[in-house]
Amino acid sequence: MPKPPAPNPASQNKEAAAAAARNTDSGPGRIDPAQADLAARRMAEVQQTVAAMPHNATKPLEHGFENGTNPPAGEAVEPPSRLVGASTLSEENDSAKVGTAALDGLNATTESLDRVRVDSSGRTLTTNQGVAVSDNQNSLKYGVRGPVLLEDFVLREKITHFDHERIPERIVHARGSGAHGFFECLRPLTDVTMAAPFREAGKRTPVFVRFSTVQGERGSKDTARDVRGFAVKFYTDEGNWDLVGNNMPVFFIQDAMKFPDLVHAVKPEPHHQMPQAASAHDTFWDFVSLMPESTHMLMWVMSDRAIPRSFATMQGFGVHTFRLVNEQGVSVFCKFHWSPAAGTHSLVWDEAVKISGADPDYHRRDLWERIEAGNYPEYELGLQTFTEEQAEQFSFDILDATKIVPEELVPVIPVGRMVLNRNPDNFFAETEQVAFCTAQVIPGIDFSNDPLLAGRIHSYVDTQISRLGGPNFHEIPINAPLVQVHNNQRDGMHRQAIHRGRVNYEPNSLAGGCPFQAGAAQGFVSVPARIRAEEEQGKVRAKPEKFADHYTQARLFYESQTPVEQCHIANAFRFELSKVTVPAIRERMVASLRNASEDLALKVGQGLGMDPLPDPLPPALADPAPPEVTKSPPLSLLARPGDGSIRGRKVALLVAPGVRAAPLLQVQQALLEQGAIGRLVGPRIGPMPTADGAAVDADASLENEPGFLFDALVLPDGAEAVAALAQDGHTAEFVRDQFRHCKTILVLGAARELLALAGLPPSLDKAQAQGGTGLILAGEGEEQAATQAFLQALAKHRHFGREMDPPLV
Ligand code: HDE
Repeated sequence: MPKPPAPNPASQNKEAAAAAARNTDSGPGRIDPAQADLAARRMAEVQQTVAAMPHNATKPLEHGFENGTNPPAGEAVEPPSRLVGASTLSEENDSAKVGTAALDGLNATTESLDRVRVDSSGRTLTTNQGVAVSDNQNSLKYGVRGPVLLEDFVLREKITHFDHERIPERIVHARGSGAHGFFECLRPLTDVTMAAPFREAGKRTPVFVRFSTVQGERGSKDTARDVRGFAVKFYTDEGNWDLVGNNMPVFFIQDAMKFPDLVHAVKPEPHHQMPQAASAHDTFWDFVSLMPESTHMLMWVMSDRAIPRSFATMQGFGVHTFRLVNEQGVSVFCKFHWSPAAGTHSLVWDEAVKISGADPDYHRRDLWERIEAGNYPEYELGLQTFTEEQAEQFSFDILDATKIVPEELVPVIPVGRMVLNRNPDNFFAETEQVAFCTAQVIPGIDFSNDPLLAGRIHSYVDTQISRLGGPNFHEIPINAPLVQVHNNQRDGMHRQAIHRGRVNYEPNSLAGGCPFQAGAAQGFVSVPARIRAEEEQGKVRAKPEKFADHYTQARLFYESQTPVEQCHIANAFRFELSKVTVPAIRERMVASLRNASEDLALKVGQGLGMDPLPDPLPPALADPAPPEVTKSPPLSLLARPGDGSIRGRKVALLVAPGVRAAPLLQVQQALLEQGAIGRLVGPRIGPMPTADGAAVDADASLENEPGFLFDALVLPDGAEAVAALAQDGHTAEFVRDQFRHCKTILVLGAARELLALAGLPPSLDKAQAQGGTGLILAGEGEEQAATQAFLQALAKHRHFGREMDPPLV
């Protein structure tokens, strides 16, 4: 910053200058710079600073298209001393509370979260005013049996605070779980983007991630059939960037105008507020069957993607087409993909339904436990980048959020990884108060003209204002960026920053022009290019023609699934539509599905007793452009087995008095060594005698941890234990659920008879000999080899070869 020129000496006497400088409502005509008096000196230096900006030098550059794409940095001069920017001459009078003055150019509210962490070890209770509380058990009364006194400020403060503990929940994505971590760049991407996280190999950017369900309320179950939110806040060294995505790459609607309708339709019906966290009801299917652009998304939501096994085993997508912009201002289109290192794994529907009763926190618990155990969830970030010219050749419109760009057309290139390695200290302060906003982008990232995205850019900031109680939600510690924040926004509810000085506007000369506009060199500049900006068309409420192709990519998705996945999709449609009370809605939906896949429509229609099928719905576009690909194998969940590890999996090892503990404990040890958790589940918790003298202590019971909560099962040897387990009706359910959900089961010695008890088909022994069923039987002495086979089978996650519809057991 240039320094202001020294002013001309003036003739005013020192006493007059000192007197004038003590006024706040007028000043002298001329000012003597050589003043010993502090107030007079400040007045002189302010004059000197202001005079250094005789006019607004950058004003002419505010005009014209060229200037608009390359804004200059604002004009700023360095004042002769700190006095010029002070709010008050008394700022040097310090105390334990006020400290002294703000440091030069510092906004202290953006320091790391340490500045707001609280630990109460060794401390006494206090009120919110810091007054020590002598008694936290009793209200203040007049005599022990007398009335409670209104003057009990300790009680009243405590109750008043409690009364206001809740804030409005998110209108969508209310149920969520979060974690801290980092994003690490694989290699510099400076050729395509100047975005800070992608500048150099190995560079780490802190992140906070919140996963969520969409439909349910804050306390709803985790395993609902639903889209999962996958929102990432990057605290970059050029400001916060929020990539607010989902675990599915497409969306139900094409224009933000329809979002409130969609959400009203899917949320519990307004007259009786049912069902909770479920799309299986009339209003949802009424709406989507009238909105055929939702068909592609319906395929995803009816697939197993909508019931993930864990947040650590699902993909994430930015959904919209974004732009990446390099230093030269050249931009390309971009789609963001997160892929879990652990592979994509999902639940099966029967399992998801049962889990929602036994453990509504299933995903939240899984995320928390993985991080506590050091099994940090990890995701690879991949980019699909393509030019405007390429995009124009595609058979679909890249501004349409109901379309993907098939990987065969544009490959996904890995550019970094994200690791979630720290749980929040406090759910409310972090996970609940975090405010994601699609509008939060940094230089190097920009928007496309996707009309859905445009609505989101408005919506997120707007919703935080009521949810978090005003316009200062950016100052809540979890939302504050790590970089400095300086602007002239002031006041509002819950303001944290205490601004020094009297300047809260720009341009100014009283603060030497600060804070000044950054200009194109440092600041965010929007990409001027607008795809197919057919200006001559003027204002219009309409969609581009290709948006009318509602079925081609729905078909692509269905055709790209394995037979098992196709079957699950058909079953999910059957289940959901069977919950619809109005037959005409069911028929309309099946009529729509016929345009995507006759095979699917037939399976669903038959499952709903429709014979014959209704006529196909008339499509909005009679003759859609032929697609580039008709099958895209990466769209199958099974195409991404991940690193093949079993980290984070949970295995039940059943125990009962008289169990042969040694082989069981060896399995438990082998699981632990590979990062999986083996839990001893007994008819009751607590220690129990064993057949071989080894000590076992069940930490879960058949009652409190039912079978469907585990990824695999080990049935123990020991005649007495097997007899005890056979006596408990939970055992058969445990085994049956494990079998029905196609999980790996290791059966040691005498436990074989528990299979028959559970009603498993006797032919299984034979099938097991052929391999591939995930049912491993081990006689005495075979345990070690069987354990290895068990670990390998567990890595496969599930053994769909034994799945039957309807289930045999
Ligand atoms: Fe959201 N969405 N959304 N959304 N969304 C919200 O913001 C909205 C859409 C997504 O963990 C709200 O803070 C509109 C697509 C996630 O805190 C709200 C439209 C995608 C989260 C909102 C969409 C998403 C939200 C509610 C259509 C995938 C949770 C509370 C134009 C790319 C973030 C809040 C978190 C949350 C509006 C469509 C993802 C109301 C208007 C498409 C992951 O602002």
